[in-house]
Amino acid sequence: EFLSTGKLEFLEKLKKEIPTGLVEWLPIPGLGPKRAAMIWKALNITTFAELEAAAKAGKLRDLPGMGAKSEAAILEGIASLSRRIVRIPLGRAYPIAQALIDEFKKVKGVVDAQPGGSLRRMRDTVGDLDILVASKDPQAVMDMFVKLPRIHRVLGKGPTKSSIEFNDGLRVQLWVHPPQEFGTASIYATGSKEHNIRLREMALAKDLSLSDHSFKNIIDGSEIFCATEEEVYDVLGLPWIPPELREDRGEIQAAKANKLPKLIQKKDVKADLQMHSTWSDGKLSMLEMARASAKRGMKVIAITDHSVSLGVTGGLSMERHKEQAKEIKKIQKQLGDSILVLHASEVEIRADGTLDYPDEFLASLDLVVASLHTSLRQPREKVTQRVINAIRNPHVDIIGHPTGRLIQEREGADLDMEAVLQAAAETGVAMEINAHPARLDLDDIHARRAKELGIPIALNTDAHSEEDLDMLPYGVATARRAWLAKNDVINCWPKDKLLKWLKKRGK
Ligand code: DGT
Ligand code: CA
Ligand code: ZN
Repeated sequence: EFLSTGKLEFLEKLKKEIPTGLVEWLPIPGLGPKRAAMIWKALNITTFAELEAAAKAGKLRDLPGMGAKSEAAILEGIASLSRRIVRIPLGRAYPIAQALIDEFKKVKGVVDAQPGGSLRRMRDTVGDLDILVASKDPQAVMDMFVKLPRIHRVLGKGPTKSSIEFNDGLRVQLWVHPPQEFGTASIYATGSKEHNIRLREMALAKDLSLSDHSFKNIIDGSEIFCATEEEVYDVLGLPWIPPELREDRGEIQAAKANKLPKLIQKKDVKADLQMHSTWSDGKLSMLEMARASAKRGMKVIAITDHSVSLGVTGGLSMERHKEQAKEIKKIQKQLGDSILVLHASEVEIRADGTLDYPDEFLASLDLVVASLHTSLRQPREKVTQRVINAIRNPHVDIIGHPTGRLIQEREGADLDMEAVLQAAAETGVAMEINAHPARLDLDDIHARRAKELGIPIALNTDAHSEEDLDMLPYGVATARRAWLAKNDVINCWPKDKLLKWLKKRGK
């Protein structure tokens, strides 16, 4: 019905019957559909705010089936929902998890500790931190866990699973298993849920019931214990599947056919083609950025200071660019052949779809990144056309952080990404995965689509400081979630191949 008419009559009918605001009540613990409907009808209230006011005024306790206790539980649920940040950016979650893992490793009996859940799968945001510990003495870890500083409350404490909420609303779930079960436990806790469902289906086809503890034979009750993930996949006749792929997006079929991609690794990345220096809004000089990059294994960098119209960043005039070119020649002599510094620019795609510099000038640079920073809220058609204009400019080599999103802060532009990628496939421009954890833009889904269309991917830190250079792993993880191999990413190409590619694009 939906496909042929674009509507669902029954759904429309329900929408008329039930106020949509009520749906927002459902995440409150202890408030199911029945109770929500009862409160709505009894008090004639439909919004979250009205519910909170009613609970505070003591109007819920006298309703059928309720009491002072359930009223207090609803108030507490509302408070905890508002304390909770919706999802946590990976860049904030990961260092916290790492610090906790280091603490767990010091506890007596602990053999191993690692991230689980979406954290281990390196999603760009995570709902909570899942951490998995292998220990001969689970009690000791659990006891230490629930006594960590800055805990707001303990949500649950059991022999294998406990969870807590910190004062700032961050939630952590800890799973503890004996080392001989760590393989099944790790797969269970890593997820995704959808991936695990597929694995359990495959196990059942072999008369095995897969849990976090073991495979149990459903006929004779015998058990298979797996200390490693490899053993678990092996029982199912599969090669080990990297966590970043475990989203039930075709990885099981690929694994069965032995067609899993050989995923890109951090050590494959030898070039960083977007970074900023004191010539615009960066913190370090070009020489310092080059040395810091070389120290991290880079062989090529592009200094992409902002272009003239991005005034707040001290965008460069063409005159200033001439001086910058001279300076780059000078520092290149100092650096020798340890690292090659390209004279580049992050050129603004202006609101009217033109670029900040004339074509003749763009042609004189070693590399051109074109990006959106302003007028992101233009209508879909207009903002899409802006990006496509930049893609069609033969002097543009890379489209930087294509949507302009800032995770949990601002939505990206409303791009018709399929149209953008189709245009990129025609011109051969590279699309960036910006590695900064606030961006991760392209995201995993779009980057995977780009690969399917044969579009080269650029993987850049967009560093404005030395610390920013260390954000590369987040970009690598996004590339891995997009199924990318090192050949798909221009930053992994040998220097000669990269320079040849730039030359072909008129540089
Ligand atoms: P998140 O926290 O929303 O970013 O997503 P996840 O994937 O970390 O999910 P979470 O925290 O609810 O659960 C952690 C892991 O636990 C998940 O990756 C797989 C496992 N898990 C959770 N619920 C279920 C379930 O209903 N069935 C199965 N098989 N596994 C589950
Ligand atoms: Ca989680
Ligand atoms: Zn930018």
